[in-house]
Amino acid sequence: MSELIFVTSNPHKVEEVKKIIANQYVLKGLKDLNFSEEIPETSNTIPGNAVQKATFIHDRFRQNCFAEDTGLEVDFLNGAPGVDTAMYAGPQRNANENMELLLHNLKNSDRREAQFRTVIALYLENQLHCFEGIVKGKIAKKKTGNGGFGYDPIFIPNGYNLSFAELDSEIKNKISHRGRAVNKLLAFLSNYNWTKNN
Ligand code: ITT
Repeated sequence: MSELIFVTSNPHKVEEVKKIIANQYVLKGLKDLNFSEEIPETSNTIPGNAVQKATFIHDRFRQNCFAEDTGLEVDFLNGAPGVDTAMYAGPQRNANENMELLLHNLKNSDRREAQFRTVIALYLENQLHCFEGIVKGKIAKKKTGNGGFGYDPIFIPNGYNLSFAELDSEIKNKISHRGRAVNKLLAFLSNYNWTKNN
């Protein structure tokens, strides 16, 4: 198999995953399927939403595909925003408003441990497989950096003093939640015993 369909409407995710998979697969998106509808994300868990997105497209197109769902889990907030990460400050999904609300809710606490969690759900030859990637770190007291996307300006991964938005994208992709989950997906695919000639 040389093609993979990535079920996402987030161009930043596509850009990162393309860099991580390098030349191993051709990454196709929803546009390549001429699909522009909104996919429901109504599960109350991160794996549940990843499975829901992959299942939706698999049911519709009967093609191998994968989707991912990502959440930021903050200890002081008992794991919030978690599954609500994208719409933490409201349905407008505004990254700045999400970060401001998170900083506000942390109330300057010194307990700032957090983790990003990505779950990839892959449909391959009608079977579902899931892969998880986690990066641990802390929430900064203020935003720094212009790279990355989403909550990157306030997330400092363990072992670094810079936010994901300040770190080189190669470093982010190597240690990130998404990088780890995608590398598990790639390892699985490279060991997969194909039954069809795709
Ligand atoms: P799809 O569901 O179409 O893939 P989405 O942007 O809606 O795209 P999610 O439902 O997984 O994605 O929501 C993820 C939220 O987490 C969203 O607010 C992102 O900005 C944020 N996020 C995801 N990955 C991130 C990363 O690597 N760095 C910072 N924030 C991230």
